[in-house]
Amino acid sequence: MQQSGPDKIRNVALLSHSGSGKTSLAEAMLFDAGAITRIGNVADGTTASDYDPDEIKHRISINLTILPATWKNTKINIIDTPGYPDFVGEVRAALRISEAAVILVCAASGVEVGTEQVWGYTTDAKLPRLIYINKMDRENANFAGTLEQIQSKLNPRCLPIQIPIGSQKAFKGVIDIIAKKAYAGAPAKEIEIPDAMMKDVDSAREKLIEAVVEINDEIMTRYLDGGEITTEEIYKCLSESILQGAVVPVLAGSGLTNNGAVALLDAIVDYLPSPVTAGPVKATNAKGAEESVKPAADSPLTALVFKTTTDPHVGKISYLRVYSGVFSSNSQVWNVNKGSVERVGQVSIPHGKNQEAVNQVGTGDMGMVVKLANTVSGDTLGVKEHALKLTPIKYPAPILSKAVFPKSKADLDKMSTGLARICEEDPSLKTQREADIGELLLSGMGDTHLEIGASRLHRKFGVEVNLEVPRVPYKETITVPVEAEYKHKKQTGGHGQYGHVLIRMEPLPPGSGFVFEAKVVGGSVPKNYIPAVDKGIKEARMEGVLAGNPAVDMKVTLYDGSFHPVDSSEMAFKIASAQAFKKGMLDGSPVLLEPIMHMTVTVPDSFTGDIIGDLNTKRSRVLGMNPNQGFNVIQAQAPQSEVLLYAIDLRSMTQGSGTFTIAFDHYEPVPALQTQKIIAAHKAAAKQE
Ligand SMILES: Nc1nc2c(ncn2[C@@H]2O[C@H](COP(=O)(O)OP(=O)(O)OP(=O)(O)O)[C@@H](O)[C@H]2O)c(=O)[nH]1
Ligand SMILES: [Mg+2]
Repeated sequence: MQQSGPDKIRNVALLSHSGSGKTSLAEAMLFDAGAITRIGNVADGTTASDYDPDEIKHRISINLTILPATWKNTKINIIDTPGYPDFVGEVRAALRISEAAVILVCAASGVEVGTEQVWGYTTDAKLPRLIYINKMDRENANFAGTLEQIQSKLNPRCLPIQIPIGSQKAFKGVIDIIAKKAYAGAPAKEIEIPDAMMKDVDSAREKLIEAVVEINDEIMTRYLDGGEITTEEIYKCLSESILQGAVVPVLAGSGLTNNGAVALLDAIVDYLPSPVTAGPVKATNAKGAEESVKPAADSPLTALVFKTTTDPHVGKISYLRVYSGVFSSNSQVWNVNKGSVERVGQVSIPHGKNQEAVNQVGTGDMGMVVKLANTVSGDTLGVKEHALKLTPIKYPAPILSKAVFPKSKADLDKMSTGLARICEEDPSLKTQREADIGELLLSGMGDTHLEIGASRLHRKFGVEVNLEVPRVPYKETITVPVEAEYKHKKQTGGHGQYGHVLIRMEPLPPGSGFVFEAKVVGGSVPKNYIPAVDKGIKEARMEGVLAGNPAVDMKVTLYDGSFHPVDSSEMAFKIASAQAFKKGMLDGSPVLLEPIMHMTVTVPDSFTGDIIGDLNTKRSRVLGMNPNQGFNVIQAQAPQSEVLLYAIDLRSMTQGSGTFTIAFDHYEPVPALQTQKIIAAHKAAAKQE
């Protein structure tokens, strides 16, 4: 493929609700542009974009994929993204490296939850965009109805620049209402505009002109005065309106039957910005000051690594977007985030799962390289002398955690390295050891996300695991101050055992942790045994007395005891201290403590009642509600045990339209009823072991 200057590149993310046809449409565009010679399909797992074994198995996109096509002497990097909400991390990465977006809406399903979400993302990112009403060939396809939903739910200034000829089985092609030309079939051929549609074409054209001239005072005044507006002027106003987000053009077609893809390729080249049009991006220099990075080939290299994958055969692959300068084969670059040199071997241009070896990747383009030593997703590669850090990709915080259990001993050995690697590949996955309960957690955006993570762990790193609902890290504490005494004394032939301690135990405020202090006077417990006392208490504390949980928020003071010059030993003092501690715990009116999470739940107004009702069944406290543009933002606190699977519950209660964030807040005593259940469950489990 010929290398293109940054003014001849379009980096365009395909976004939509899941299953609106992004991958199929990308396939049609690639075919029309001659980048592939056969149109594959999702059902057979033969598309250029969905090549990962998990994508083929589940027939959904999971990863973002770079799919270059050359059209009208311009390189279009089509960036296919997953629509399934669990993989929103990939969407975030795609948005970060694109100058524009094409949002697909299914002509039969209309505006869906995911459509509104991606609309929101592109609004926030201020990306110029086109809307493509796809699946015009499908049963129940309805262009007018879908357009109406787009205008009422997204923005009234989404206006057609094409209208379809026929729909469903009778869908034939599209009419370009500006040029007043009709096209049908695949490959598209110009046909006569059907007479019956002339009126519709004229009225849609008038509406479009009326909206786009607003961007230019002179042209608008002339238009309002009834003056002539040339087709060139319409194009000019439309382009500017799109770049400024004042108008979002709507196109139509069918990716599956490859009808309308050519017009979309045209529109991408004609209306969406190149890296040059989009202008410089922001970066931070070594002093922490902001600088702008111009998309110029003769500037020093600045590139963002936006994705990392591991291939069992070739090793680590880093994908990057060049913002300035060139990324050359067999060079040395500076990893600005790590402050270290990276040796670069052969550089390539990604084409879906394939790659094309090149001498260099130019400004504005996408590249890939294998075996970078220290680089991870989000790092900036540049030059040491003028190190600029690009804004990293904002990944969503995980909302669902599962405990990971190895299937065999061999799996156990490789598990933590494997987990670290899949988290490096997908930064919206996180792993963390829950020390108190000895579980390794994998956290992500939903059940499917975690399952796919586990499948990747197996396929790429040979580690087989089971995912289970994690245990809640309960804790225990006392509620009243107590004193406890224990004398460990045994006379068994020869050497006896003797250790004797008196301890004071006092509750501390929540969050204080555990404190041990030795305050013995007159050597009643000799100094050299105090570490053993400390150890005995700390070991006993990890077990608690109610349900095997660590005791916290208390202070234990060793204040007295006695010893025997021959029979005392570290072991004897350790045993005595542990026993004294257990006695003290039982006497100190112990309670279980449970983690309370803070949640911010955002749901459409219509779901507020159901969500609050459900939160009430989960022993939670609603702290506040803030209406915000048709949504309600609910602040609540809930015990972790009740919301371990909230990501799954919320999605099913709101058909995917609700989102939330969750974070640990504090510990609180468990109510009596739940305490009994937890203790009973603990006893039953202990019996089984
Ligand atoms: N009738 C019809 N079906 C289509 C069209 N485009 C896609 N499909 C079907 O819709 C399903 C989903 O298509 P994909 O191309 O995988 O959709 P996607 O948006 O990439 O899906 P995700 O990546 O999972 O979000 C597949 O069964 C396609 O065959 C279309 O234009 N017309
Ligand atoms: Mg897809």
